[in-house]
Amino acid sequence: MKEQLEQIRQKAIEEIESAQTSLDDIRVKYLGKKGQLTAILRGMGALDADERPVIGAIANTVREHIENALAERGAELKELALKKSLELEKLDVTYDGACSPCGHVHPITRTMERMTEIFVDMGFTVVEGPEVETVRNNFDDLNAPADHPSRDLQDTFYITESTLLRTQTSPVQIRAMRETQPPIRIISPGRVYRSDVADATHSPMFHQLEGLVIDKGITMGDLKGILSLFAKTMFGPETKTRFRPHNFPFTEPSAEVDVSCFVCGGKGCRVCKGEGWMEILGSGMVHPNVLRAGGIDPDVYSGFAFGMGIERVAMVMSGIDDLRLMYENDARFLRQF
Ligand code: 2U9
Repeated sequence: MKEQLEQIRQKAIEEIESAQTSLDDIRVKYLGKKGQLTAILRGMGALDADERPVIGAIANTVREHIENALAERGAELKELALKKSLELEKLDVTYDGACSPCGHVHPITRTMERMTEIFVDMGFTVVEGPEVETVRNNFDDLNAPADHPSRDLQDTFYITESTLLRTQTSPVQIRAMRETQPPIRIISPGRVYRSDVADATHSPMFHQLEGLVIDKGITMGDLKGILSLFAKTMFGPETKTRFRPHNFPFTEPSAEVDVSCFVCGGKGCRVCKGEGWMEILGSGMVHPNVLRAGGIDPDVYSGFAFGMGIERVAMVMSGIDDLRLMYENDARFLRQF
């Protein structure tokens, strides 16, 4: 039995020392309930009484040896595994990250968002509407006379005799007037269409932002206050505004609005073409006929409206002199904004 125990000890130590992964199987094989050493201990009952303590002591020493060897090799294997995973998962924190190219919003969108934000901060609500409109919403209800040049087939994209691609975003505001009673304080940004040949200052599609305020007692003073504040917020606090008389069918009186050049401060430079001023928008007091068309009584309410081309504002702000650049999607151009 002694030899048997010595054999078990040697084999177990050998197996433990050469183990590469888990030691569980070896532990079970020798020390488990049905293990080889356990079997020997069980069989001790058959031994002579004087032999029993001797064999028992040897068996305990063998068990101790095996347990020690298992613990030692276990620690070694754990260390090895850690070393291996550290090796495999080595992280170089100075290595350049994998960076996918990141785009940004188009200058037209950015300008439209900034303009919108300024009016929203002043209490305006954004309204949107269809780009295919009725002739009534686009022309008739905006007081455009039957022979107004903008109605011409050459200037407007007609879908049918009574529908067209809107030439301005005003129809959105006509719809709002019909749906709500004053006070109304809205802006309508969006795409508009005109049958123009593309050149440095014209495009068959462009973007506008129009605004409309209607309430009791609204005057030209409100118009000037709101538009001056817009100009100062958009172009800088030193910006001055200049209102020049004009004529639109939908407003009376009407005014075109210039802002002092934010590059030279009004002295005259390349951006303002030596003028010191830049024309950026049109405005006026809403014509009584337009109020009536929108279901609003002009004897009770008055209002003002304004409109501006978003591309024009983006161009003066960024010193771009050809509108077509905005639509070519040339990354070399767009990357500059
Ligand atoms: C309603 C009544 C009146 C909107 C207005 C302008 C003046 C204007 C131009 C600016 C440059 C168009 O993009 S542009 O070519 N717009 O000058 N627009 S007042 O007037 C309205 C709108 C809605 C119900």
